[in-house]
Amino acid sequence: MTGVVEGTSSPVVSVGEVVVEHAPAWLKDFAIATFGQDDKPALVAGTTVVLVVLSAVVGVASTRRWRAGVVGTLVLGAVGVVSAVSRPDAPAGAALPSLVGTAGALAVLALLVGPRRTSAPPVPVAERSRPAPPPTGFDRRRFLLSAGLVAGGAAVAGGVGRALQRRFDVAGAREALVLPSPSSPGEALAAGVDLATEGVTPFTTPNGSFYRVDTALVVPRISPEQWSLDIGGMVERPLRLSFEELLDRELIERDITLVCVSNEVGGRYAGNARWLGVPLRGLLEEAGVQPGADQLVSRSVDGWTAGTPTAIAMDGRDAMVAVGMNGEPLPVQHGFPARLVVPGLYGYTSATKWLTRLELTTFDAYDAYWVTRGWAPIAPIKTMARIDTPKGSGRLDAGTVPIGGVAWAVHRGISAVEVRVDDGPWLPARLGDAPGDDTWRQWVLPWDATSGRHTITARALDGRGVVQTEQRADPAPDGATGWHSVVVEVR
Ligand SMILES: Nc1nc2c(c(=O)[nH]1)N[C@H]1C(S)=C(S)[C@@H](COP(=O)(O)O)O[C@H]1N2
Ligand SMILES: [Mo]
Repeated sequence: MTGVVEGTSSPVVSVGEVVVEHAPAWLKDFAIATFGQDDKPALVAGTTVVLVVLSAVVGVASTRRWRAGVVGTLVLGAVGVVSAVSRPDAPAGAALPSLVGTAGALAVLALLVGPRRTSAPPVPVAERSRPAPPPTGFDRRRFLLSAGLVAGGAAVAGGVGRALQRRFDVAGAREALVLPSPSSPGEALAAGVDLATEGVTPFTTPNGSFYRVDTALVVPRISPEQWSLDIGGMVERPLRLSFEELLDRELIERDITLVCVSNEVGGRYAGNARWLGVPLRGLLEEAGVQPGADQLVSRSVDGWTAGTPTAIAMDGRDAMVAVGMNGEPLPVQHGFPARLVVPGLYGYTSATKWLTRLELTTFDAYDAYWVTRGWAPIAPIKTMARIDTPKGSGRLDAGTVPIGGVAWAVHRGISAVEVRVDDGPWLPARLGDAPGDDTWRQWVLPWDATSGRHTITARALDGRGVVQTEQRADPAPDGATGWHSVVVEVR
């Protein structure tokens, strides 16, 4: 059913997205922490279970009272309709799946337990001692037959829906897209960016294993022909660019590490890619930023927003409207056809995917999506060293073992990583090369492991020599801090 309405508004998804939209921040943090990348399937499954249970309750109620079934079905349908049309990206006809579903449910209800057209014959006085027929006239054979028909019909409708949905798939458009070469290409990576140590995260994260964090239950699918970028708000000359016009500009290519503010100490919500895009500063200069516009709000097609300090967006760092990732068009999950990348700020304040609008405003006038949920309006990425190998609570054989990982202080750079075993001295690790200050760096230290239980701790120093703080802090409101340690058992 969902296949006919572009933008995908399956009732389960739209109810789920309204749940996401209105869920308290702690519940979302819990979902990300507990389910990680799988928080969306978990939410869809949860919403489905709740809807199925509610439907079952309505169904059982209706075998007793036909009218209770009708009212219950209408209420469930209304929840679906309201959820669908209240989404910020609700397409015309968004309510259709819920409306058709509700109509179908009512028809099924009438078929299964509806009031009988022929009323039961009056029972002769003489036969009144016999067991009375079921009060609602429930007929098991009719029930099983209709239920079978409905299940079959639902399966067919589901298949048709999925087939139709392919019409809106942008995979083809993405595959056909040939991105222009950058006028300022990224330099060839030194062989030394990778220290060839097993278990250490590769310098460049392949697109397929790049972490994903967003609020979208169903990934927005926008073809480049439909896409446009508006630049408005506090500007002298509002602009609108088509995708073609965007690609006609001078492109740069840069290695930049992205980090999520939800990343715990030692967590995996960070990735490094080579991004291709149009420098943000030139676009904003062309629009003419008015004095006082201290916040750049970027908006996704699904209504999600991020707020970036205008001064940071324009200070000359390689902030860009990115269209390519590691030599390909952006993967759909990572914002196809265009997203924002600003080195040095956590993603929720800088990395808007499925970008469609840039609006100049002030921090006083507008709070972006996660800011209204209690996260900091301005959030530079904090210095962090992560131990990738050996794994925590791992078992090792005595002998020389490499300790290694990655460290980042995006835009400030990494000048050193130090490692300590138990209460020993801090030892400097060997650092991998980096093309600049906007990426993480690998680090490795060979360790002569002796038998017993050991605690390994790592800390980084940023480009200015500032040591990563030992102070433990949770991700909220502006990023976790503390030194990463792992405990290993050596035989
Ligand atoms: N449209 C949209 N863009 C978004 C988000 C989102 O929820 N919706 N999440 C942001 C957050 S919190 C992060 S950390 C990065 C993650 O980018 P990635 O999924 O490509 O790794 O995207 C940002 N861009
Ligand atoms: Mo994030």
